[in-house]
Amino acid sequence: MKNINYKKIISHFKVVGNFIDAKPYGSGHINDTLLVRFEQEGKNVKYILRKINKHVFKKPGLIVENTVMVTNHIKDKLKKNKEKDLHRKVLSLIDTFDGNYSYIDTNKDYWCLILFIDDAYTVDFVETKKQAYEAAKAFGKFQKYLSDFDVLKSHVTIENFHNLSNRISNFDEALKKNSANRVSGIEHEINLANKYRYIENDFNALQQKDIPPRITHNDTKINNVMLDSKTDEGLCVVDLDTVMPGIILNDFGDMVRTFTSPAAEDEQDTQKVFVRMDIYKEMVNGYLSELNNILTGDELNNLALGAKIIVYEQAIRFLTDYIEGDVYYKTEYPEHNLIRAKNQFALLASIEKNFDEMQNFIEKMI
Ligand code: GN1
Ligand code: MG
Repeated sequence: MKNINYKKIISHFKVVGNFIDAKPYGSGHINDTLLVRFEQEGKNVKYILRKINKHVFKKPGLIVENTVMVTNHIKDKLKKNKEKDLHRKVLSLIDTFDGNYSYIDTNKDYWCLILFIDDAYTVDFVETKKQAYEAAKAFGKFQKYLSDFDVLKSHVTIENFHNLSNRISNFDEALKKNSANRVSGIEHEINLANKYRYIENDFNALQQKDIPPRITHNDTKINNVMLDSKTDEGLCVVDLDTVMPGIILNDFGDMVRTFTSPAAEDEQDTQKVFVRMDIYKEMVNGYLSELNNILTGDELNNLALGAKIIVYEQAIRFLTDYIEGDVYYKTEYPEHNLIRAKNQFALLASIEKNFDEMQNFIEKMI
């Protein structure tokens, strides 16, 4: 991210005032995110500047179109509900002087500028029951507002994103190629990947069920929801790059993955990685407080399975990237992806252990 003239990039967007600075922001693994400060009539105003990773998102323009459609749809719902402070409850993209919602630079990189939400915070792991309930409710609301959005209108920004079979074959291929010479020494993790392969059968069996395609978020990590600094209320769902057709189980699954563990996804001490059932229950309550009447019986009955699928998928995605030499996720040290994979396998073991209780609790709540 060095030697980029951010001031010049931002000059294409309709922002008034004086540019102060742009600094890296957040903990995303794919796109570059910056916090930009402007001075407007003696006040500091903040924006989020995002460069979309064009190697991961082959057609960045589709993300921009999806984001505009989805945020407008949500804004209409908020207005109908006579909600206040709309700009804190849905992302607002800033337009450019030539009437677009992104600026494309000379490298064909896409940049978006988003209004920053003040007096709000995010966490990398849930600290309190209230955070679990409120953050889950925010994701539930997001899904509820989009439940009447025409699925066919939204673009697929990454093909096969949550296709477990595809992720497994990528893993098998990476193993065979061993391109970064990292396969020896990770026998234990390879065994784990094989041990849990049965989850693919559960994934395939879903095709026979009433699980309708919806517009889903597909990256419902706990740090993708902004909470109100004063009240901890779930304010706004962010990181809309992977909003596209999907199934609700994946969103629920990624919430379990990132809400229930008391440690971040790259915690090295796997003793610290497990499902906190009290947090899980708060999360389910918050989520279903918005969605109980919207989801089908098959969706509700398979939410817990979504957690197994997504955590297994994430474990093999990290492991695959480790084997391939860290070509996909940003890493801070050579073993980073391996540590993440070990962490996710530990979480998966805990999900297996608690699965009946997880499932029963949802059945009780329906
Ligand atoms: C990536 O970039 P970020 O942190 O929002 C990834 C997700 C993974 C996540 C793991 C487009 O999300 O699918 O679950 O890392 N996004 C993409 O933390 O691959
Ligand atoms: Mg993301």
